[in-house]
Amino acid sequence: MTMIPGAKRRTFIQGTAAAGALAALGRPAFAQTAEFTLKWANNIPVTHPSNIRTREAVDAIKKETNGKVDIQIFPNNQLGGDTDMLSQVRSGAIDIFPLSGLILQTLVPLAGINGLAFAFKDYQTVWAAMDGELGAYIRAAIAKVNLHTFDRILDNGYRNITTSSKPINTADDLKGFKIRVPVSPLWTSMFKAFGAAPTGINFSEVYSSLQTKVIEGQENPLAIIDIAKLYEVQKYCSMTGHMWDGQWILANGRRWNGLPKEIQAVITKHVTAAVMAQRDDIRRLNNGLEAQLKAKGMIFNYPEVKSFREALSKAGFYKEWRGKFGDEAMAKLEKYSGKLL
Ligand code: X2X
Repeated sequence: MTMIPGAKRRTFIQGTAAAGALAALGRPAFAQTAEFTLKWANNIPVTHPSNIRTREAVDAIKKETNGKVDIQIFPNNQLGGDTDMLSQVRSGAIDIFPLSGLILQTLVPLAGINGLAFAFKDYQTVWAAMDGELGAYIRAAIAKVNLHTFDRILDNGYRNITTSSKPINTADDLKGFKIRVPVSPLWTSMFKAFGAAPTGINFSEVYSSLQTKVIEGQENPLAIIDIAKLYEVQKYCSMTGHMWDGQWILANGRRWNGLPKEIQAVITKHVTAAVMAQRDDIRRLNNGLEAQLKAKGMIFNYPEVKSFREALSKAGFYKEWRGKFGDEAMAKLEKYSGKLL
């Protein structure tokens, strides 16, 4: 260790100890205080790749802006359920908020379009659509309600049905079934078309609703089923893969537009890198999750898609939503999905 000439030894030691303590907390010590403090809130547990990668992005943004931008993360519904957080990001009480396009549908009807059942046959198609023309079309619709959307959408995943009572093998097994769906017109409509009895409930209340048996089942990607510990209150997992769902990272429009261009560029760069890493994390997790959930006691089954698709077609589900989304939007989707009947 070299002494700084002329430095008072006492001050020097104190300074070093303080820097060491900050480093131990994993926070770089910055001389500058933050000029822009932003609140980032979400509905996801801290251990989910979305939050792990968001934390990395936030640290990298702070570092690159020399401490000027301090983004605080409020995970796991700390600031309210999704419906509430959506109001908050609109009013500016929250600055950044990732949300499923299907829940955003209550405000931007078109944003639910990627959730049309069985639209995307695989991830390659999902990313071609969402990073391509379909995604751009959706983001343009979101911009009209004065929310900024980052170009790349987070992966939530293909959704599967879990229950406490029985495996779901065909659409018939869903007849009258009390299932939670997120608060979204498309989701409710889809499960009604299956013949189920869906209730719109925010994710913040899903675990307790399953535990108290207010509902018998729910549907989510395996990563959520595992990380939110839904296997503790659910027994069966039926791999329906009935839709792909992702979270658009939304920012309050006024707040975003008020940030200097160079700050926007730094934030965008690191948020985009975080999303790409998150997608990769989910892809790797997906390989092992089924085995892990089985080890935790869940029983898996692998239904044929046919009866589910037929139930939807028979109930007029695709026809109804084609009418609601309109021909132009459906053409953007079907460019990737093929014709949905
Ligand atoms: O609410 C859900 O089920 C979740 C966590 O998957 C979403 O964010 C849509």
